[in-house]
Amino acid sequence: SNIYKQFSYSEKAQKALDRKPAHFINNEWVSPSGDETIAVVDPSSGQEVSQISEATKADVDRAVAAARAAFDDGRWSDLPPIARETMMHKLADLISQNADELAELEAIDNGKPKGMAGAVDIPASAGMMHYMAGWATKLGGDMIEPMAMPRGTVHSYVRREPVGVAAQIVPWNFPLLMAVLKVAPALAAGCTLILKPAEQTSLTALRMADLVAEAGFPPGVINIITGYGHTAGDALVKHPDVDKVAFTGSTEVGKIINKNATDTLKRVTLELGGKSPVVVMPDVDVASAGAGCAGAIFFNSGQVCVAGSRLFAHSSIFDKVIEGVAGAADFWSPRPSLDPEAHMGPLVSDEQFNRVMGYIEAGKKAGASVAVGGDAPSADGYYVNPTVLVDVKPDMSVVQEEIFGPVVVAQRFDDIDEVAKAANDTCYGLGAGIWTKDVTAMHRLAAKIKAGTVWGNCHGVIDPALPFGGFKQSGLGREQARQGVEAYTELKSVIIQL
Ligand code: TXE
Repeated sequence: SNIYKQFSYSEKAQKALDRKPAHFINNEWVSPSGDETIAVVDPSSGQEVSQISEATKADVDRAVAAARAAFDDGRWSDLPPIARETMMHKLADLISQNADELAELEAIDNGKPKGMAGAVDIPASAGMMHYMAGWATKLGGDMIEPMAMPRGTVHSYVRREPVGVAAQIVPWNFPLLMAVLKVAPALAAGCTLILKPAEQTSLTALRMADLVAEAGFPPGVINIITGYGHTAGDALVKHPDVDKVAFTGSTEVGKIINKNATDTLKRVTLELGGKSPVVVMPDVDVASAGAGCAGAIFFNSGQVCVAGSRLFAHSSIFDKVIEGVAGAADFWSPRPSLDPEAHMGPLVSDEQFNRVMGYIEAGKKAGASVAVGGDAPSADGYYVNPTVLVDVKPDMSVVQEEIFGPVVVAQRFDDIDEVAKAANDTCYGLGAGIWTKDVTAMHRLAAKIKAGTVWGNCHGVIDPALPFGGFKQSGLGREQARQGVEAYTELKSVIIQL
């Protein structure tokens, strides 16, 4: 039987697909200023299933004006913090109540298995919103005694205020989760915002817009527009009425955004690409480490900023670890996103399919050997088989560049200093995994590897309470945790002569 068969959509999902292209501004669905649309493609079949609007500069201006007015009149930031917190919890609850539909939409739009979206993306989105809701009532300033004034002659303190209007540009790999990761801290801080989901995957953000209205947010606090990056995204980044830009996406675009935001000196946070190392020390239980390394790269088809895409296994166990990863490849073999048996789906788009296959070919040409996979099943969707490349050299493009697909390059090492150096030999520094029972090796490596997050005997565990972001060219600033909310604030010192 053909495992790449087409699965039918639920009525609810079909209703979301049949929605007329529109932007969500001031809590209303507004008609786009132009007629241009962007096709929504189901990556499991390669078929167009819906259309979204391609926002123009006029649409961007309209959304920014709504967010600006909503911020300036204080309809959100002046509410009692508990009112903001409560509304955010309500939105989180609505996300949970609509989890099944949201998971299906994510599967149709992004290609990730519905089961994965239901187990990871949607609950993590609700969890992020709940976590950040709590900060609305807990952010505060400081009372500080000045150093140069006699005590009791001045009253000075530091206020923490919302930065204003935030433009939030997110990618397609975890569409709803990335949207909530941006929206939630902005709301907690008292900001208003314009969210632009990725042009490939806007369905769940649009569905969330319905829930925003249902939760009762004041109009203009959360505005959602769909469109391309180089047009709508660019207009947001350059807009004089936007105070802050938060972006997750490629390092290449992150650099462009950082430059473009400079003219108006916007506050910028960037969460960019990675080439995260996974180090396997000789003492591990090879079976579970092998399965862990496979999960680190094949989860979400490797379309994860912290994907463990460079595997370093100790020489004494290298072959066994590769065997373990190869053994897990069956579990991860790609299937349609609505297949209940699927653990890994297709890639998000034709473009990403070609990019990933191009890297595999480049690797082979440069002399890498394929230990597992290295090809794509013949099917209409954008499926790539789990792939392990060995015999790689440090300067190969498959070792240096972010592939963003189910492709891991495996290398040997003999001692800790050598592997720490190799692990740091890229322009990125987002995540790193270490597998060992040796606590000394664990902590030594955790200190030596330049990465925003280090995992021991696990990979990719993300928790809203812990700061997340990149060293080097993996980003700027931190999201999540207290620091993630504070990134949406300004400090103001107040000095009053008594
Ligand atoms: O990303 P882009 P793409 C990496 C990954 C992938 C590669 C290309 O390696 O293979 O990027 O993916 C918006 N001004 N990551 O091209 O272009 C765009 O509309 C303002 C890693 O899809 O960075 C979308 O909303 N905005 C990453 C968002 O940026 C612009 C996740 C991301 O798209 C813009 C995604 C511009 N000039 C891709 N150009 C991660 N860190 O997780 C584009 N955009």
